[in-house]
Amino acid sequence: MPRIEAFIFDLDGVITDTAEYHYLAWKQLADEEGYPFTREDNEQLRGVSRRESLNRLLKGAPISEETAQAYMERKNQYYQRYLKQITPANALPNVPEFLRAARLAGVKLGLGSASRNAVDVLQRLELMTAFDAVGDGYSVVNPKPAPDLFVWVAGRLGVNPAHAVVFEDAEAGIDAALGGGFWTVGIGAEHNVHRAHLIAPTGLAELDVIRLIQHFQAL
Ligand code: B16
Ligand code: MG
Repeated sequence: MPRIEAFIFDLDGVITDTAEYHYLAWKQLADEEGYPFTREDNEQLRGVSRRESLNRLLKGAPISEETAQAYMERKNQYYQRYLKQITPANALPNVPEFLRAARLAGVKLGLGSASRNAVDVLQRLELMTAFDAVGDGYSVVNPKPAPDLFVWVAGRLGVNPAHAVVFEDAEAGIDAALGGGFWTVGIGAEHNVHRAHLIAPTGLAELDVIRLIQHFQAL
């Protein structure tokens, strides 16, 4: 019977929804440089690193390393302009309440996001102090689907992955968590998270902390 000691949350798609801002920023770059890029294409970028996002946008079109760096820098400038709009109201439904209830239940709280803008986003949501450990796009070398980021966060929390639940909306993130030996809750569209132990299509709004802990502890 696993004892659940920690919850580790992905950011984009679980705590808040920045996918639209990522889309608008990549779209601006793609339009300026003449690459076709649709909202559907953007779905393929969910939860993967900035570098891998650019690779997927380019669909094999060859560019120099210098140009790749310049593209990523420019996309990030466009993205950061959108981030200025974020306020606590941009947290997804029930997020602050769920985090508070988990803390009251004695569960340690971590964040594991591929984003290098995660701290800025958390500060704008006024949720930085809700987490005991924050791992972001600077914390480890190997991005999701490697388990490294979630393992890094679990280490910071002092918790064994077998005693922690990861909440993720992306296939790469669920695979990362499973690879690290974590319990997993898949948030959102089932085709992205079908390998998760439990699926919550509408996110943290449909989950109750105590019932969730009991669910995993009964496995
Ligand atoms: P940045 P998550 C991910 O956040 C996004 O889902 C993904 O679309 C983005 O490419 C990645 O962060 C890197 O973001 O360019 O800000 O470093 O879902 O892992 O919280
Ligand atoms: Mg995500």
